[in-house]
Amino acid sequence: MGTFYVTTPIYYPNAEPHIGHAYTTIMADVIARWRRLCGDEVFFLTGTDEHGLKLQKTAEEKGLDPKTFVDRMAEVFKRYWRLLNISYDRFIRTTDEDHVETVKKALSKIYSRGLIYKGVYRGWYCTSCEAFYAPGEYIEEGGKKLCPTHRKPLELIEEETYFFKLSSFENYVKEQLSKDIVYPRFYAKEVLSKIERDGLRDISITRPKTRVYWGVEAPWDPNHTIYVWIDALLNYVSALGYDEDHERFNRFWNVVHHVIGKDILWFHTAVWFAVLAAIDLPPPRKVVVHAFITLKGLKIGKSAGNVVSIDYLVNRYGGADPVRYLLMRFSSLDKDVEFSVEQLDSAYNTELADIYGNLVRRVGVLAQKKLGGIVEATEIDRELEAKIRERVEKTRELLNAFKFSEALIMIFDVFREANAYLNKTEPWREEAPRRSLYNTLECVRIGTTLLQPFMPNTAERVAKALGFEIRSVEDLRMGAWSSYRVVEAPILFKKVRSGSAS
Ligand code: ME8
Repeated sequence: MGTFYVTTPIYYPNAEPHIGHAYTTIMADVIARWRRLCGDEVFFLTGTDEHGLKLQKTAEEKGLDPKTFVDRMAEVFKRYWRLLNISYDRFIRTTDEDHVETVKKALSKIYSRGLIYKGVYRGWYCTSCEAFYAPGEYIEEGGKKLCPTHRKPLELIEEETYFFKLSSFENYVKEQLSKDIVYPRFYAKEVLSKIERDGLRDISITRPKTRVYWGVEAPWDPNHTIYVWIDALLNYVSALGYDEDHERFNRFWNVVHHVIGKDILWFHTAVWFAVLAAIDLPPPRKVVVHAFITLKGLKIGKSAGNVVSIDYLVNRYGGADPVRYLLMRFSSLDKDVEFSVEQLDSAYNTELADIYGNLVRRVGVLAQKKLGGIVEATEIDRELEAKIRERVEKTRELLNAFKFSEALIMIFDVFREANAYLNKTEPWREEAPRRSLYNTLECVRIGTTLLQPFMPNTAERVAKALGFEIRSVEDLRMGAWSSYRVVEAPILFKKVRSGSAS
């Protein structure tokens, strides 16, 4: 048994989470549940990034003080993660006391090492990104400088600030980027070529309190607050008890997997690797990067105003599980995916309802009708077993390689095989078709076990209805379950009528 640590980005709670946040969070949840099924001790972290100018401004616009506002919004995020059945172990908030302490401790250490110095920063800022953009990075249009992500005008900021000597970590960061940390690999190459082109410049890591008061106070200068990105990144170490419980810290830090969108790749590599090195910590084990969900080619997001809501999807498909399935079914690490209700409807109807739903219903009805619901172990069909074994092996490899869409296709191949086996053995023609039904139920159990990280409620429901348990990956072989007690033949999915998004 190993340990496993998986994180999502901590999201800005300036608005409620949308499909983009759900996408990353479900992906991390699938990883967490899969590792638990493999027997690992898992720590799964998510949370909210509550400081900084964006939150300060949003709260002010609403006439609330920032703390009251983020308290409300953190609850909204938790409510959505409950709705989507996210099995996090801790929901961290950057306003949590232990996190604030960690930020102060870590920055004091960096400061005492002479890696922070005072200066003046002049640059173009995007509040939506909470980031500066250098010439060559922003877009110039009609005499205006626009954010490359949000296409909103940038603000010129010139002020006294403290810099972190990121430049002194250039060789170190490059070395780490050439290792097997960033996945898929080509994202590391993107960061490397940016460093080759521009060098690694020192970054401004504080803001004058007069402008951004909503942040952690710099331990060496009460007139400054810590830049929100430095504050935020440290959540991943404060959640483990930085500088407190060393044994637990090391056990999990060595296996940390950050799941992120490609928009925050720079911060999670160049900046994060250097900050970690500055406090004597090794880089993360893996940074798993995914591409965007787009609508008409534009990244879905609050700033672009093209949000698809989580409620819409959950209502349309009648619960969290189909939404989890569909988002992962069309997930992609390397290429953006265009959101399409037609595509989701079609996968819901033809895969969930027709293949899986029908299989469960058919085998359930037959087991009850022909065998009174009791199906004991009997001879295994060797040909079927070989096919299933191959698919199980492939699915395990795909899940370990974070290839969720391919894994789901492979799992559904198990169900396709089971349907084909039923058609071939025609149990409805027999008096007591024990062999056919036992073999089919074994396929259903194995496929359902593999599907459990994606569709935990459905998997539990099927297990209860057909009378088996989902225990661990050890059981992913035919013959592992000895006796089924079928109590129900559920109809799992009601088909949706195709129509356009509203
Ligand atoms: O960046 N497609 O928070 P954030 C795919 N607080 N993923 C999407 C998406 C889309 N259209 N829209 C959002 C922040 N995401 C910082 C993070 S971590 C130390 C600090 C997901 O609320 C994706 O994971 O802007 C992206 O990286 C993240 O939400 C950005 O969330």
